[in-house]
Amino acid sequence: MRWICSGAIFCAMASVNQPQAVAATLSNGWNYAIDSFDDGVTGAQIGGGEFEFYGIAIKETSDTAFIAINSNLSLAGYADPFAQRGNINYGDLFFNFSGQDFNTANANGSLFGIRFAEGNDSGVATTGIYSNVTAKNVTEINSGFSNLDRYNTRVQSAGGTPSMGDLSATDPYFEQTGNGTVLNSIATGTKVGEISFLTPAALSVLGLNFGQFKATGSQTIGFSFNKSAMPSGNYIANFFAECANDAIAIKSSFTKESSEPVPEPSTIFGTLAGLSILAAKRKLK
Ligand SMILES: [Ca+2]
Ligand SMILES: [Ca+2]
Ligand SMILES: [Ca+2]
Repeated sequence: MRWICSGAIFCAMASVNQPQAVAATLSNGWNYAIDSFDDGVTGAQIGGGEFEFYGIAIKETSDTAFIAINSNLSLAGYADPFAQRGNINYGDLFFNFSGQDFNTANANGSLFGIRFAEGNDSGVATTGIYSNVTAKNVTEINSGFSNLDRYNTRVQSAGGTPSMGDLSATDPYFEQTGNGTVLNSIATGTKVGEISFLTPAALSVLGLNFGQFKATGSQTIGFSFNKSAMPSGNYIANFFAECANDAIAIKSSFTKESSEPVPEPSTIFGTLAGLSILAAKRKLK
């Protein structure tokens, strides 16, 4: 809420609308989820290879959301003649505001998704923000892992420490076993907004600093979008490589967009007064 508590009514309304506290690593307004630095799988190399993801960070202003990813995987993807479209790219970035695990939210069509990699195997035609999203598996057409348990086992067997950013590697938020159960790409969705890419220099001006966490991936990818495309409140956001050779999830929240009308105290008093007059008139009838 934007206005200051000045009476019992306002304080009560403010507390109702307050988002629940989320454990967060905040710096300069950016919320960071830092991943394991040695859980990227690139062929025989575990840790530090082409598929190492280091972190994701999200910042918001009153009307705009900013996303930044630090990683060794370029936006062009990793060339692989056996992979769909000739490269293994980023999957899509999912947002789940439902409080449910990923598969339940997916079954309910309540996920949001962002396609930011133009060359990936997303089921939607263009980059941008999508609502009513369903997710699909693309690991099996990108030389990837059939499930998370196999990925975790592979990393651990080579001495790496698998992690999912703000979630543990084995968090039940994601299905761990089965065949083709890593849902890392948008299957269907309704486009509700565009994204605008940001250069590393522009991200620095916005206060982004992955280096403070020793996250030193060769690529820093960033984009922004208008918050009106998404709900407010707590969410879990996540993305995988198309082969599930690394992945990160972040827990954060969006506050309500400021362009939404905020009631003025005088209006509330007026409405309350109006309602009580109406109620009084009803009683008289
Ligand atoms: Ca990693
Ligand atoms: Ca691909
Ligand atoms: Ca990871």
